[in-house]
Amino acid sequence: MYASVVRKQSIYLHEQEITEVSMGTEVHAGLSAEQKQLPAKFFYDKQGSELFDAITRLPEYYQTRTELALLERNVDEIASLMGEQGYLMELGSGSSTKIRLLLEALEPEVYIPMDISREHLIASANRLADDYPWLDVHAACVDYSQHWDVPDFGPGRYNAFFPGSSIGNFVPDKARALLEQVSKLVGKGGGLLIGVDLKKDVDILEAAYNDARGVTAAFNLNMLRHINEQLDADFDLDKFEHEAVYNEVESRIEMHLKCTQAHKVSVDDVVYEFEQGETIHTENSYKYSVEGFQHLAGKAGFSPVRHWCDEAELFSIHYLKAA
Ligand code: AVI
Repeated sequence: MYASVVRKQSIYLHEQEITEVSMGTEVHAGLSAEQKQLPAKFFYDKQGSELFDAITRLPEYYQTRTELALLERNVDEIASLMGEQGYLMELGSGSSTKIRLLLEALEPEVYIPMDISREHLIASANRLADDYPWLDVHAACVDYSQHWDVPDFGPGRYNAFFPGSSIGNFVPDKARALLEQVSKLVGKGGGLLIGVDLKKDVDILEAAYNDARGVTAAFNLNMLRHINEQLDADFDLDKFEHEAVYNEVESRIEMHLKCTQAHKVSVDDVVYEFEQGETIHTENSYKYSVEGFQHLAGKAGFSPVRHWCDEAELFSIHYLKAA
């Protein structure tokens, strides 16, 4: 299933084929649904990953800095719970200072970053391998919204790190299935350190997804450009606008691309009609209470060990053990 390529002495790249066929299939399925939708994972080409990095630095987007401050404040306790050395997987690209804190505190033998965006993954794996020459980096290009695997490194202590509340981008059933996969990967006694955004005042939430500089809008629209580039599609980005609203009933921010005028879009020779005001649902970002998240993780085979929240209770980090 994997072609393994030695990049340099301590970097290996493991690739799971993410084919255009599967992108096409998912795009057609999404655009044929009554409420048109496109999977959030298609945000993340090189440009999308860069735009997301810019989002994490926005004043309105409290999540990244709050999670980082929590990690910095509690890194010693976290390291003592996770245990030094062993194998550390990260769901996400590993370009941030968060993983550096953990790598320095845990000094794992092997670090396994996983990401769907190949270029971003390789660039950040190279940077980390340069900065930590003692570390073996096994970068895995995988779509973790589907079934995936990483190479078997044999017995040892396995921990996974899933920062940034990316778990919130999965509907609860999928989030549970993903956590179940992680619990199988880390094995009995293995751990998961995960960042989870909390329920809070709607104004704070909506501001975080409607930033004044329009970076989130550009990120949302970039999905259409990415699809145009990958498929034979002709989305006109000027005919859509960004929309992000909190859905209280579902406890989630919903991002949509709203069509500003009636028109047609062709994707691989299939024509889709858009009415003015109609939207494409591009992302959900679920918000949890601490107990709500622990309940979900419990259903996936994890038991809570410890969690940390900031004073304003904006964000939480949980350390869980696979039962
Ligand atoms: C990656 N994920 C956790 C982000 C979020 O907040 O749901 C993606 C994002 N979408 C808009 N802004 C950030």
